[in-house]
Amino acid sequence: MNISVIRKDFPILERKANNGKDIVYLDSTATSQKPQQVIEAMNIYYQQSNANIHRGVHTLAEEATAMYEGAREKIAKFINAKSSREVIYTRNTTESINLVAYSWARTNLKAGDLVVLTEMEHHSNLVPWHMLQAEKNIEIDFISVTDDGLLDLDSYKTLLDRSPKLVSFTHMSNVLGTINPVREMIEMAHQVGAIVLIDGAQSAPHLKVDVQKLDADFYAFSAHKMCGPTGIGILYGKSALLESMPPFLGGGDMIKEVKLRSFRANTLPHKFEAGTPAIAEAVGFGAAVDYLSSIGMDNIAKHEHEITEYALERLEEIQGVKLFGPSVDKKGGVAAFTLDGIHPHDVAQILDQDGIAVRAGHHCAQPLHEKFGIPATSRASFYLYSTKEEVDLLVKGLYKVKEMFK
Ligand code: 7TS
Repeated sequence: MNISVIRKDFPILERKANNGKDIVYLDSTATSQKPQQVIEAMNIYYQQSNANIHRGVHTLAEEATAMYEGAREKIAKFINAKSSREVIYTRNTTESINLVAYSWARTNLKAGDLVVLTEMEHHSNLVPWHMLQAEKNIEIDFISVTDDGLLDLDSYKTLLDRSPKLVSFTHMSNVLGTINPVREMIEMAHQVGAIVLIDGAQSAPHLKVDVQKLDADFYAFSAHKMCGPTGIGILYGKSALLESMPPFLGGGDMIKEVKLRSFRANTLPHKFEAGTPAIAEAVGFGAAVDYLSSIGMDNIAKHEHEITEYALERLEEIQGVKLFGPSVDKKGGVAAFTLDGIHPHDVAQILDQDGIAVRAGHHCAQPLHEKFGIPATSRASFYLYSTKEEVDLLVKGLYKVKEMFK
């Protein structure tokens, strides 16, 4: 992997911060930057083929439909789904999880049924279940997180003894970086008859995901974290499950037939795609998976591992830095930390003066921060375009922060 060549694909990495310094983008966990190939694919769509899909027989409508459905095929292949019918376009990971909560869980769960989550979940995999609990009086319990940021599998086994109906957890934590033993955990859940939903928001961008090998029942992810545009995500689901579920939103495209007093739902995957979808974004998403595939997910993971290993080593050198999460062999490219006596927001603000973009706050994982007894962390995160030089600039910036607060 030639990083300097890869960086040239990302126009934004060439721009300067307001003070003329280079942008050091260390916030890819929030959203990734977009390569020219993705931007261009969306431009070409708008310039050459823009039309509404599935509705017209004219040239442009046929082209737009082929591009929209072609992207679905690419994404299906990217995650090794058995069929593109199992790949539902949504707005993002959050909407994908809500779709499962609203459609599958609302239909299949009753009062007292147990849903197992973990203490490291993003709010997107907590709040939909809180909402369902308010409506259906389901039970929710949590796999605990150990001090070194791993899921406690003994606590998982204890929860499985209570025969949960659904187990839903993140493949990779957006704060700790922990890569959970998903395959093993899915197998354990299936042994007690539970359905498993995986939040793949942080894994699909960084790891090779094979939904069939994992045997995931549902797998949710967002394009914008994997070089694609905002406004589009995926819910993968096994076809038998998706077939059995009622529609999520009602309207155009998701129907086969409508009478004044009734409707018949469309077949998969359209049953879950109501209204005019994000067509240009689907095209961009297709270009994004082409781009990632051309580089190779294994190469991307290897590069990120190297950068993360280096970053953790260098950050540990700084007195007063406390890192969260497991050792590098168990995590992806995320380094969340606190700096003794200095608020994470101050850290991020001072780094920003040097063009360094890190995120500060609870990163939509408030319960996890509470567990560690802190309100917030600063978080640097890495992707295929991140360099060791950028890590050095971060470290230099942190010494400057310390100096200012001395
Ligand atoms: N799940 C995880 C594990 C995430 O990291 C995120 C976004 C989501 C779900 C929600 O994704 P969305 O595309 O639906 O918004 N995580 C972050 C983050 O860490 N900082 O900003 C967004």
